[in-house]
Amino acid sequence: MTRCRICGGQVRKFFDFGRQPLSDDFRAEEDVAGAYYFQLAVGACASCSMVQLLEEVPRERMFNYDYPYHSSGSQRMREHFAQTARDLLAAELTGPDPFCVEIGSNDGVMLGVVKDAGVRHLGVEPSGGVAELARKDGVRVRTDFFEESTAAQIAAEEGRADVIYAANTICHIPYLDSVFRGVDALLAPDGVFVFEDPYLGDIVERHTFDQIYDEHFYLFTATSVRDVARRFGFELVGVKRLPVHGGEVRYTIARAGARPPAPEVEALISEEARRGLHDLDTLKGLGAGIDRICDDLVALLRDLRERGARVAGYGATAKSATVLNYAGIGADLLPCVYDTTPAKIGRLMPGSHIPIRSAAEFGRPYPDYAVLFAWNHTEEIVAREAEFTAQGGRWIVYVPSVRIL
Ligand code: JHZ
Ligand code: SAH
Ligand code: ZN
Repeated sequence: MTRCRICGGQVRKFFDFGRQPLSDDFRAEEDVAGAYYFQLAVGACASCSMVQLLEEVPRERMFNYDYPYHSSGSQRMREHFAQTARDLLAAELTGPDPFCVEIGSNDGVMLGVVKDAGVRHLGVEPSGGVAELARKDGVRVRTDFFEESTAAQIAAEEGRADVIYAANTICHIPYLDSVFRGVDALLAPDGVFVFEDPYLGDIVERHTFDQIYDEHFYLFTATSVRDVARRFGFELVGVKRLPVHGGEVRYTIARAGARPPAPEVEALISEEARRGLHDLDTLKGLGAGIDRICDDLVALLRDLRERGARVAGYGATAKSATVLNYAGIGADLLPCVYDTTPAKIGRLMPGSHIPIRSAAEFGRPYPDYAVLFAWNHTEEIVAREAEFTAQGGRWIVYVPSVRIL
């Protein structure tokens, strides 16, 4: 039996992807033998409703100097984080000497804008390579995992934070108890802890099951976030649905009693109850969708191969590891994947060992079909690669179902 990472209750499994590699472990051919595998299975706590993975991957295996994901790799995300920074500056960072801490600041895409506004800031980022990129842009970063001890040190050295912000990071941290105790140590009495992560409600609705992989330890809902916040003396006071990464929610958390909760909080929690979002039957329904999508995708790729069509992948995403490895798609069905990230080009996709080529070579020559693994950046990529479709190329997407665009 697996115990809940939050409350110690029983976690009931609703889907098992089997042995899976680490989603951001892009290796050179000579290094694939040393790859780490773990059991990727997901369940819901019977007591506190938190949806979580059943096995935890040691954090240093995922987040280290070589972590390859660069947040600035998408124009849309650069705009999203610039807007986020402007919103925080206008609403929360208005005092005489405000202080903004970001957990998982990556290459500094958000904090760069805070820095440009002349506001005191600090990123906490364990992955040394991306932290260096941020520093090159003048962003202050501490190369560390955020947890209780780190937070206490920051509070002692720099004082309390008015805003603690995190995007696509809090759901990556199994030791959420330590994070909340850290926020308690670091946050000013009337400060806010704001974080955004993929929303379970969108994953279930749009069958975006490839959001489930090693790094995404928790799949949050307003209900589960409200409950975990309460355990540590905090209150969920705001929720905002965001369109990025296929659907996320931005949660705003304050010390209990410090701010009145917005009406949207109760509305979203009620909606989740109406949808039965934490019920095992609802969650098992997602499993049926996963199997259908994977079967359809494999059938389509086999059909295209038989017809002699040339097919490639686009976007060496972390998400794609789940699709490729669960569906059993290898280089025989999909000979290569194109991507713009320097640290991924020339490496192999984790587990499937499909080679990654530079997106600059996509048109030399264009394939007939391209599977869009970065489906969350569809608009941006389809526009950038307009020449592909102009020459007769077709995009394939697989969420919410397998389709040729
Ligand atoms: P993208 C990562 O997930 C991992 P991934 C992490 N766990 C998470 O939660 C999110 O990020 C935030 C490439 N690309 O954003 C760049 C092009 O080639 O969907 C990236 O490799 N051309 C932290 O990896 C990938 O696609 C383009 O025009 O699933 C996109 O990765 C664009 C826009 C992107 O996140
Ligand atoms: N905020 C960025 C980066 C997301 S990638 C964005 O939304 O695009 C997730 C980041 O969290 C990685 O850079 C990883 O190194 C970092 N991370 C993982 N565990 C962490 C922890 N305990 N404390 C701080 N950062 C962490
Ligand atoms: Zn629990």
